[in-house]
Amino acid sequence: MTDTSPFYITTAISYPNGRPHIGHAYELIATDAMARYQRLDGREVLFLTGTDEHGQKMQQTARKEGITPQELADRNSSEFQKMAVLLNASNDDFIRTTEPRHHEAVQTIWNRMSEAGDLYKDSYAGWYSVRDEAYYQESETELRADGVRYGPQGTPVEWVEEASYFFKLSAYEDRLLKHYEDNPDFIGPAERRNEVISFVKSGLRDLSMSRTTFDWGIKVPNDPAHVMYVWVDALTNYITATGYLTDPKGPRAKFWPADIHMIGKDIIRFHAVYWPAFLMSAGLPLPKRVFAHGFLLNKGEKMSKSLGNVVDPFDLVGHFGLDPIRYFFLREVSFGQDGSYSEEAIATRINSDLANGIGNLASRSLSMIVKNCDGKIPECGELTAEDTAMLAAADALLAATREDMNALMIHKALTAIIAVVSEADRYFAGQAPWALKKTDPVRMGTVLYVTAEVVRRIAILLQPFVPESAGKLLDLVAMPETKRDFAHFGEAGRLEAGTPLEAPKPVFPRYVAPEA
Ligand code: ME8
Repeated sequence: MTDTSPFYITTAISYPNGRPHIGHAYELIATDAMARYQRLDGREVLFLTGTDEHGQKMQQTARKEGITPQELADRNSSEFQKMAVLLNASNDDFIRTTEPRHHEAVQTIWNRMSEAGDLYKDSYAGWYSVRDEAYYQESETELRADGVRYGPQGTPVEWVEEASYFFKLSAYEDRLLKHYEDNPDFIGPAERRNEVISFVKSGLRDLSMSRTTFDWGIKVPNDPAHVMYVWVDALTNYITATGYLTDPKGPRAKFWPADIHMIGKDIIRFHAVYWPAFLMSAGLPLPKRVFAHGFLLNKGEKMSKSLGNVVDPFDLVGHFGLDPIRYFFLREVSFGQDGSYSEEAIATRINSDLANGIGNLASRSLSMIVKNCDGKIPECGELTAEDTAMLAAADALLAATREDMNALMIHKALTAIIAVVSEADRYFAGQAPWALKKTDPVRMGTVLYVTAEVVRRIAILLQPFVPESAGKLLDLVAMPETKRDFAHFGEAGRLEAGTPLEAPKPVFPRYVAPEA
């Protein structure tokens, strides 16, 4: 049975204190593949991304650059928006936390937490990492030989003392643990779930929810000396975009709670501890799942905006092309684990799977049809056991990839698809349609038909991952735009004999490294 219920998926919203890097691109590509998959599978999808524009990090960077935080946010948010276009992301909205719609939602959720009796005024004294925008216990920090104290993510912390509102996070320990236990899929992958559970079990302290030593943030209702801690504001973006709080009868309210928050592993605590506690306090439904992908490492080395060894996604896409890059990251990295990339690894992967794999299979089989079958899709004659097995292998891909995607095993879905490409290569070589041309042209037609039909099914399933190239493959087999969703994956979309085909143009050219 196909599921047609609404599906809401989000990326983290990025800090626009610098230009987007490849880690941001990776998260957006993976989330886009998930969103496109569900859309093609019949769900009504809301896919949200955006920028997280308040906080001390933004204010400090702006000061260094001699501009206002708003100017910094405007400049870099537009780079993130350009990156979404560059990556062919199918996001339905792009939220900026400086927008009025967001201020309204954040103040609403604050008031609800306050009405629940979970906010109180006191003063904070402790360690803070501006780079992580995170408070840490002293036991989580270490003083290194350079005389600087570092937090658990390896970023410097500073001592902060100021008047602050607090959230009674300590009161939510048992409820959070019960929620993790009752909803085993709430946090993924398993390593992250274990990490969160042991963090909560080790005891939660009340959370400082506002700052008074700077002003770049959303003001606390009725207490304008305080701006909200940037994470209170940032996490609420997910609900802002649905209108659930501010426009409950609106068209998007049905998307809350979110199906999946896709984030990186460094921000799991905010999403799997603070966020559900805020929502419980405000009496709001919790997201169904928080899934943390790993980090991308540049030839094995950590990279980040703040460290300055960033790879520009615009350069990488300019060099290899968009779909090869999308494919590489989605296939190469076990989703949920860290992944390393290098030019050599990208070249090897895209040549073997795309150029020599599906690209070659499509061009060999379809050009034979154009040359030997009057430029029309041939009749499918009687099927042999090999034909039936080949079609069945392609057919099984829909259920298999659906299961993998639901489990966020994006790389496994692609592995399964490419395995069928290899099987089709073997089938094609084994049936040798070129040899049948003189001896048994009817049988040749059947082999070509079966191969083209397998190409069509593979192309349909490749759309979430390499949308433009998969679209070109579907053009090659003359599939109308209206028959490209998963409802047309099987018999309903089957190739029709007699449909004219054009000579295939190459869809996945081989990558050849430029001369040094
Ligand atoms: O954390 N590889 O913003 P951000 C993979 N504003 N993913 C990476 C990465 C890398 N090398 N570096 C960063 C924030 N990311 C907050 C989020 S959400 C309510 C607020 C991921 O710009 C990172 O894990 O530092 C996060 O999911 C996203 O990029 C934005 O990071």
